[in-house]
Amino acid sequence: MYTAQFPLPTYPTQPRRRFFMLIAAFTTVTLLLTTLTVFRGTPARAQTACDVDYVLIDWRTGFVATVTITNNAPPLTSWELTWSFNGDQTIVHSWNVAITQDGPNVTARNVTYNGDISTGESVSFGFQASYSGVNEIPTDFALNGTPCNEPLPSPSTPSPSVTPTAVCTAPAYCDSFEDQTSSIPSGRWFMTYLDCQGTGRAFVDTTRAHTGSQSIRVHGLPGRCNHIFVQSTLDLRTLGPTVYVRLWLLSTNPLPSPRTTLISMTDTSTGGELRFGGQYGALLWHRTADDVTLPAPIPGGLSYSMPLPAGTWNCVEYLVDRGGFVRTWVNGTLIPGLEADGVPTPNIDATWLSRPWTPSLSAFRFGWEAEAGDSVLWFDDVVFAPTRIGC
Ligand SMILES: [Ca+2]
Repeated sequence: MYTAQFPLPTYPTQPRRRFFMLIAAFTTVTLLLTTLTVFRGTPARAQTACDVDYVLIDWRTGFVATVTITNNAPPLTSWELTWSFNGDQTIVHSWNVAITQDGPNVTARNVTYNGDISTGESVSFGFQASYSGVNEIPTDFALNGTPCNEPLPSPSTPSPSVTPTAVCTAPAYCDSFEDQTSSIPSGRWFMTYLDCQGTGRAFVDTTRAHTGSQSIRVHGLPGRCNHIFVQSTLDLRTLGPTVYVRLWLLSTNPLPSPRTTLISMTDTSTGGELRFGGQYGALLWHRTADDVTLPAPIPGGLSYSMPLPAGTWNCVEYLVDRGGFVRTWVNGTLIPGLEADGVPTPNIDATWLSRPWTPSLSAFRFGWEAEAGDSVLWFDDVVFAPTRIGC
């Protein structure tokens, strides 16, 4: 890769065309224009998984960036581009993208209409930012966790795809419960009953497992105080501003119609919990501090979610970041009703986004709480990580 600052008369053809398009769009900026900077993957080089073009109009205290992602890998149905700034660059406005920024670290995610990038295809988005000092070009672009503008390893070297070993290096954490030695969860897990304690129970199970020979079995009973949760000793805040969670879950019964909780996380920003479970037979998120759900618990919202398939292992994966962005996959499929992307969508995240929320998740628990209905559930292969894990 390289960065270059070209004098205006010597632009290559394509950047010049881009330049004039940008000039037309930002005529007021033109008067202050000092530098147009083009960043792109090194041409005529080894195959890359993805390339990022980063085209700037910079007026010393601010800039507009047009970012173009080219996907050279298998087709994507959703994407997340991350990078870090060198200084105090602060994004103030963006388009064709959902951006969250935590200090120098930026995460840009697709919006509803540009999540698909076929192999060899490109997607562009833009943003405006302010800064002081030096505006260096980011060098650590990564698309869905894979570095861009870098040659892929030769076939003889290991694949860069995410493996449990790679994911589980600190601060990430993985547990398949194979090292549980007692009949009840112990070590890095403990049972908790929140406000009251009834007859719900959890056990280390040696009869069913997603991988290996052990999992955690939860006996979920009706009645709020019969809830049971198994809590990790890990504080999710150690992962950083973005928390990804992946677990495998098998429920004997479909989720009952009353509100049910399968995952509970303490949200230190509100003093309440962020809960994942179901209502009216569909999966949904519940923020207890203001008692709001994602999607709205009405047919027009729940139709964008899905039931939890019963009697089979399901891969549940989600991310929550400090910008309040929530995204959820079930068995590898992004569920639109379980996504808060910063752009209010009626019946999905409009109410959820109606008040500022900067979640700071600490404790993580899985288990069962339901006002009515019951099930026996198995949980296995839990992963917490700062980047996407996959199933
Ligand atoms: Ca296991």
